Amino acid sequence: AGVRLADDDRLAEVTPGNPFLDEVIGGLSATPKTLPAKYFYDAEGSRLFEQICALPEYYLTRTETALLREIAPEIAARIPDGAALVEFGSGASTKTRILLDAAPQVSVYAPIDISPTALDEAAASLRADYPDLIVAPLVEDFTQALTPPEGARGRPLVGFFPGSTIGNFAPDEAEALLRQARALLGEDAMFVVGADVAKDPAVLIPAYDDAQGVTAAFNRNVLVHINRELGGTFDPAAFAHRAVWNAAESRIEMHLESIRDQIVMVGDHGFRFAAGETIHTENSYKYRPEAFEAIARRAGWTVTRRWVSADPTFAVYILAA
Ligand code: AVI
Repeated sequence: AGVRLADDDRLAEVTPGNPFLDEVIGGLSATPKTLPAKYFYDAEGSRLFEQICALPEYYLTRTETALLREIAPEIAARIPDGAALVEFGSGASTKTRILLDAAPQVSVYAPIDISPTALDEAAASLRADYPDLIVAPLVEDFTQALTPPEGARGRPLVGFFPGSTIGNFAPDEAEALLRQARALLGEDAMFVVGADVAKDPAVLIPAYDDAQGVTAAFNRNVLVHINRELGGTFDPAAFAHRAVWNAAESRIEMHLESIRDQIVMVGDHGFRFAAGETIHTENSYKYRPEAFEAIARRAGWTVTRRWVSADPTFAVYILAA
């Protein structure tokens, strides 16, 4: 349980049962220490992530966008009239426009995202640019969503999960998520999923450790977020950003490495760090297409089509329920 200090707004959320506090305390009490990657994304973290997407080293966004532009007519040809496009973790809905432009038969766009601000902004901008489209957003953690947004119900459903966000889940979690998406989208649904592909670490590492230090700032921002919302005393400058390729697990790992011996408080909990000790902050799995398809099949989907871009490789899959 945490503490609540009557005069301190910053600690307003520190209550027993606050999942942010519980998960941070749990992660920092583990050996080795970990923090859940979802807590990167406060307002500043979301801004830094958008900056990452435009970095020269971060090939994922550019490559997937170019691939989607190329294959959009083929995807569109499979989308039924009057369909609802349900996007998981939609953020700014940037890539959605590629599908909407190619598939005017989509009647409803139903984005699911945890951030009300991102959803409001994306919905307003799409309504302005696609006046005939019904935009039916749902504010929810897409990993918890069990039913489609209301405006999408009763229509043929097309799921959209781009950006390799699936790679931020361990294979068993990814399988569970795909199974849950299948249940949410229902029989006859199709699901368009974008996932990064395993490749030379000489390409992968700079994508997660860029020359301008934006990814380092993104990684350290989780500490700033904890300081602000949970009354933490992290000195972000006392942690170095590390990006590591774990070949055995086929994943990029991000860590924060303590540059000295130190003690950090979070609420009324103290955590000791030895110099060189790390906090594991993120996994980004990179799948060979066959490995990804095996997971999708175990989750109950049929893989109907796969496209893999030229180097640096990125894959888009069409799954059928
Ligand atoms: C959101 N997700 C797919 C990104 C990734 O590549 O795993 C998050 C990210 N982490 C560091 N850079 C980008």
